[in-house]
Amino acid sequence: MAVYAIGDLHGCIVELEALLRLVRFDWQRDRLWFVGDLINRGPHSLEVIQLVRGLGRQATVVMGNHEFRAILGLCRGGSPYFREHMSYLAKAPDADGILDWLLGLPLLHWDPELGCALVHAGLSPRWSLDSCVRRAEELSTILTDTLARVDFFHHNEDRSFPTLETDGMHPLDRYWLELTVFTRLRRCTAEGRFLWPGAELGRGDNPFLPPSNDSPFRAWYDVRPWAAGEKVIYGHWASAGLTIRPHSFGLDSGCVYGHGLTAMRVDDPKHPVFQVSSRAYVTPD
Ligand SMILES: [Mn+2]
Repeated sequence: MAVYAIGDLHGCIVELEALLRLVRFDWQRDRLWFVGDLINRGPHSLEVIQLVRGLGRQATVVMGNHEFRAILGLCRGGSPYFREHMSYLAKAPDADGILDWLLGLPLLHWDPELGCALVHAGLSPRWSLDSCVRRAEELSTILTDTLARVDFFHHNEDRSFPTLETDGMHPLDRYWLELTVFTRLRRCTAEGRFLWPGAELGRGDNPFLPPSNDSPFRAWYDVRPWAAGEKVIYGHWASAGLTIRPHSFGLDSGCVYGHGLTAMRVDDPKHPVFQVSSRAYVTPD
């Protein structure tokens, strides 16, 4: 039995199937981990959802920012972005089933046997792994409870947010920040405080790339105080490309932009990496 982690798919089912052929995926025995962002931007989001849901317990999926965007659109009737880019979801024959499935996706998966965590964007440098696990579980409790979810969404509708993580936040603000950290973290301050995406726009270097040496900001994985043996697989940072470090494995190689789809073997301590080429379906924003 092998366990493969797969980078951000964004509807690229042709590339996923090619990658599974490349690793000789055993449909009876092997397992797949997905870093999230299965959908949007690319051509076959519904087919990817169908394939991954069909794998049942063979697949472990964490929620990406695009899955959360889909949840917001399906629950709240849809932003202009949702109407323009995600109407395929609202029109899907099993839209209610898809929404339930999306709401059930964890923000973080921790596998004690493999000693490895899976998250879409990253782990805050200020939270221990135990704390991350607890916070992710709290968020899932809110998202899967109808009343708590309505309250949570209502509280955070059309608000502006602080650009930096602060102490003593209102619980509903804190949950929103935690969800954003798990699904959108890239950069933080040198002290590891979360920097709201886009907050540093216009302050020098390109915020989509890993910070330059003279930037006041850092990539989250360069600041996190890693515990011995701690390992995290993540995606979300396509412009950084495949980024393998001793404790962190960034697998978003930008498939939908034509830079290939990546898989990494999780259960092999050497963590071999496999890649297939991809078509450029869209250009980066
Ligand atoms: Mn993402």
